Amino acid sequence: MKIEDVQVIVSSPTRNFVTLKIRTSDGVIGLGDATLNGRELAVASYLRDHIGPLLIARDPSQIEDTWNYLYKGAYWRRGPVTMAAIAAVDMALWDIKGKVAGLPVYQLLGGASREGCLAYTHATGADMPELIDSVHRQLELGYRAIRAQSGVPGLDGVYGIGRSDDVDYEPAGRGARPSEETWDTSAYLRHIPSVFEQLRNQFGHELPLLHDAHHRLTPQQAARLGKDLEPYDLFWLEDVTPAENPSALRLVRQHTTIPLAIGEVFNSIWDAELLLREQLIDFIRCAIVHAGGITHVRKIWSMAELYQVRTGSHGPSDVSPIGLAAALHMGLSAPNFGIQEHMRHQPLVDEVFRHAYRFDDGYLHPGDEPGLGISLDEELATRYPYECAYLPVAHLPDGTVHDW
Ligand code: GCO
Ligand code: MG
Repeated sequence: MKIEDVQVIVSSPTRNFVTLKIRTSDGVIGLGDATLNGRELAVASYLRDHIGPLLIARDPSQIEDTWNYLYKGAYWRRGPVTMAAIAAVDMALWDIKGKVAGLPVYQLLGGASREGCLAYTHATGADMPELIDSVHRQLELGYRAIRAQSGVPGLDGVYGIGRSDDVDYEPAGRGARPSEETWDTSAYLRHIPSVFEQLRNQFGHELPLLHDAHHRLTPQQAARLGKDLEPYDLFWLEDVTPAENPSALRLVRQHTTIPLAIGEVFNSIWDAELLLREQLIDFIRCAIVHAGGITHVRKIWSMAELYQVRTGSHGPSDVSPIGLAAALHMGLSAPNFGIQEHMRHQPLVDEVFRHAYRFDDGYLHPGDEPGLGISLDEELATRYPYECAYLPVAHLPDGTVHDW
């Protein structure tokens, strides 16, 4: 069997997705997610112009070899564009392997280690009453773990806070330029502990609560936030400092016992290596789509397992159902699975990407269809062409561009 055709489909059923479709000489189709929020077309071109032609006539069963061919062969390694493109190829090849074997991918990865993957979803509110309502709604939907994000007094809008409904906070809008948000770290640090105090008073101490700081703090500020949140027993505090400086977490770790999670912008095991080896984090959050696919993330997770670090895959709505399915097959089988982020897709997205995975009573299961369990309605997808959309840019009140 050989790879006969490689197609890149860029579509925007409510938001942009880049999808790779590989067809073999036996007519088996493999799908991969290559979506890089706000930089979608760069990955599409990498796949179309540089990777697609190299895949023709290769043996689709040689997943590891193809991964190395694309990674080492290019000379220019790593980076989100390269690694999302390689990830898409990798997912599609695992999908094909599962279909050929007649097995769901989790069976190829060693079989189920649990009955389902515990999921957390987002609750957001501009103020406390809104946030409390939002938590209630998510609990009614069946979630057993909640990431809580809140508006900050004095700031107009904060990234991650829903406008009309709490699944759809981002992108802030489509357009040729990103929107701008004003950020004030002192106001945030003063406010957030009281948010979790009120959530604990309202929902008790057993509900796992998570919070995302979106890389906006210095190590000193992160240490202070961690200490201030300790009484509220968070499941994790996410992305406290900018992700490209792993040693920043040494200082944070020295000062707080709050569990730390990081990794949604990582694209290689080398981004995680020091954090794992020095046990500076408790959860590794790489997205399968942004970190080289199943083949590479499996290595990151195996290294994490050695250091008692559990997984917490990135799963917002900009990860397509294909990327989420890949995370669920890995999550169901990995010994050190921790939790899976689940930000539901809009119904139209679920129509374009029909999926075998299901959410039931707080847990996600990848389903038992052969491969990843996703089929693409290409005709429907092409009715929604790409639209330019960016993540917002954060700046301080004086206009200085800020980390996020
Ligand atoms: C999360 C994330 C997302 C990202 C988004 C960027 O934890 O879900 O931080 O909201 O910001 O995926 O594209
Ligand atoms: Mg995050």
